[in-house]
Amino acid sequence: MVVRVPMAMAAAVLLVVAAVVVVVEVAAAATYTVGAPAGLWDMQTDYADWVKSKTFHPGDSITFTYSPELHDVVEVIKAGYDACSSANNISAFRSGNDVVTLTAVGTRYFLCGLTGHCGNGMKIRVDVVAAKASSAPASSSASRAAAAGFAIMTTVAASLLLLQPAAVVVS
Ligand SMILES: [Cu+2]
Repeated sequence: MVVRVPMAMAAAVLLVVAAVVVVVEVAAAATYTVGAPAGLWDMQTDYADWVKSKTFHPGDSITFTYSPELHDVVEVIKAGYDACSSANNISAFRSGNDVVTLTAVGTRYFLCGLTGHCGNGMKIRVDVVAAKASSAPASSSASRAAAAGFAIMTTVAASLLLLQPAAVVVS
């Protein structure tokens, strides 16, 4: 008796790989909890240090998590950020779990409006940059992920084909 890899199984494996590729592409829009994992929206976190390890793209979002009795979030322009002033603010949030979508390329400024908190470092500058590098428009992270997924799919298909001649013979 000859045992072969059923075509249905091969098709199922390809479908799973294709689904993984789709998930990777959707995951390109990231959500960041401000200050996490070491901190949150508080008076201890060094936000200049926190943003250093991240690259924000349009479509990403940031979440400010804090106790509303202790802090708030005010979006300001650069002058307000530099002076720690929430006068003439763009918007204000105080739910304790405020999600801000970074819709476009540019710099966003946020601070805590409670007296003295911004002066103690509770302010953050977020630079939002284009997802595609201007020098290499074809190599966005999404297209790289798709290319990697295609490579995996091709490898899986090839190994399934190789399994066919090596079908196990059971007496
Ligand atoms: Cu505060």
